[in-house]
Amino acid sequence: RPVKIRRALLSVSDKTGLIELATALAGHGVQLLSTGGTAKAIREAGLAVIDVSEATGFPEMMDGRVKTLHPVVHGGLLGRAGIDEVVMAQHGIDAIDLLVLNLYPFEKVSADPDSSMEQIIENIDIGGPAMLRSAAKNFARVAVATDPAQYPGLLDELAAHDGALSAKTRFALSVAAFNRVAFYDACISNYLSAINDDGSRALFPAQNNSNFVKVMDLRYGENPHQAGAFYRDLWPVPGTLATFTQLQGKELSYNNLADADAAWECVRQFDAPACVIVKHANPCGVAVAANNSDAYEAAFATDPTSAFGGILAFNHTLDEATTKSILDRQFVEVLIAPDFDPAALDYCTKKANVRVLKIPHGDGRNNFDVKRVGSGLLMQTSDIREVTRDELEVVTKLAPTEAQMADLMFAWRIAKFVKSNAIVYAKDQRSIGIGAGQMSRVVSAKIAGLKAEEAGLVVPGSVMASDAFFPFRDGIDAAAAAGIKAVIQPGGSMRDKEVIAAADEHGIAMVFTGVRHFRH
Ligand code: 93A
Repeated sequence: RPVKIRRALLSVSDKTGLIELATALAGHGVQLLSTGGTAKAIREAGLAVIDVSEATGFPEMMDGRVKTLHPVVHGGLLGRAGIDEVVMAQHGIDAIDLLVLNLYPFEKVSADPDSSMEQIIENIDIGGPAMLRSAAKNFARVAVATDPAQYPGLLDELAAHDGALSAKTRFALSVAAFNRVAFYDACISNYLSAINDDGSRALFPAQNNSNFVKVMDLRYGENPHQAGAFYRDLWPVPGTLATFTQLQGKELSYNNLADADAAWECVRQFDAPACVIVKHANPCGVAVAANNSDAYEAAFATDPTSAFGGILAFNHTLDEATTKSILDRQFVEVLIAPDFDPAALDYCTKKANVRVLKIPHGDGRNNFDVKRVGSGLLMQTSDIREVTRDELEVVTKLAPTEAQMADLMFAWRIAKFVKSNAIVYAKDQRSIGIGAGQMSRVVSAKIAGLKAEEAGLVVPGSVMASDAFFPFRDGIDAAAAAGIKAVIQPGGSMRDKEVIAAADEHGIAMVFTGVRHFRH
């Protein structure tokens, strides 16, 4: 049954849309009841409003910690139609039919690095969620709004139905209110679970309540028979995939997003113009050059076969000429850049299906990675470790030349984004061959050589990066046979001596990073 709204309680932190709403409610003859700051704003707009403290006969106290926690308020929200009228009258409780409330901004304040712990704790709303629960439980009679975005719809319905709200609307609002409270409490619990009693941050919370916000349902998951959806952090980290804007193109798929993440994270490591082409979560071509166009040509040349239908990412604003050479040449699933020249975007419209994503640069990184296993969750901090040149240890008789050193660093940065076992052959800041996702390292090395050969690229003189140590000398032998002249790898194998001896035998320079980059 529709319920005619006669009395409303308004208590909002975010005062957006408040006056328009209060004015319209007053226009429907609704009596307004309100808390301190909200009442003040309504009164200043020239509307009549009753202070909650007047209704309860109790002042707001303890700096607002106690303002609405009173039977007159909760009885007014919880009283059942047709059952509780007598007891309400006995105790002077007037029914409240509509609650308009939004909570203290705990999420915002707790996410702000400048907030003190005291400020964060003060922003734990107590009376607000209590009222939301009372009103939402009593959806049989009461309506509850938790977000200014709901106001226009409410006002339309009130206007269309002579100041009444339908049962359907009240139920939907109740569900939304319980969702809001659950999410809010999860934020508080996550925050408190992730700090130590001295206020310092614990790495992993004692319990994890999801704080992800749904961005969109996807057409399907990794395969058409799987369902899929994309969520982002409540506060997306600047510079990461979740901050993307889609400028054109077909709907993004699950695999598009997974691959776009790999391509973007890889390309954003570089300062000079770079291009990364990803297929099935692995880079199949990477290059750094003087400009986008040269970077693209070199990245494409690594593996033109695999580049077909690839995900392309650039770290510099994409220009028209490069966009034209890409789109005229190959089928592209997703094109990513921090920005696009207007003419480049204009050219993209010729291939209307191509998904074009703008991801602004930022200095943030994912704070942790998760992987679902069984009915559990594996969590780890992200692999943000970057090896610097002075950390490298030359272990062979021969030291790398300057040019080889630059290529070793380049290859190492790519290897981090290639599924293990990862082998990257590179030369002159471009990939020459990439071996990915093999169960044995030596086969990955052979594949890298094979890929180079297929693409007609010359391996002799190239360098090799390996994401983890060589357990045997065979990987070095395979590289030597292909013409590799310098190697970068973590080191740390039981047989390091044998592996170093093999490099010396072949006249290969080798450096150890002391850091491993498994990626599964
Ligand atoms: O400190 S509280 O937890 N104690 C309460 O009794 C209470 N009642 C409402 N916070 C309380 N509220 C919150 O005050 C509401 O959730 C709302 O966010 C805010 C509105 O305060 P004002 O009207 O003074 O701006």
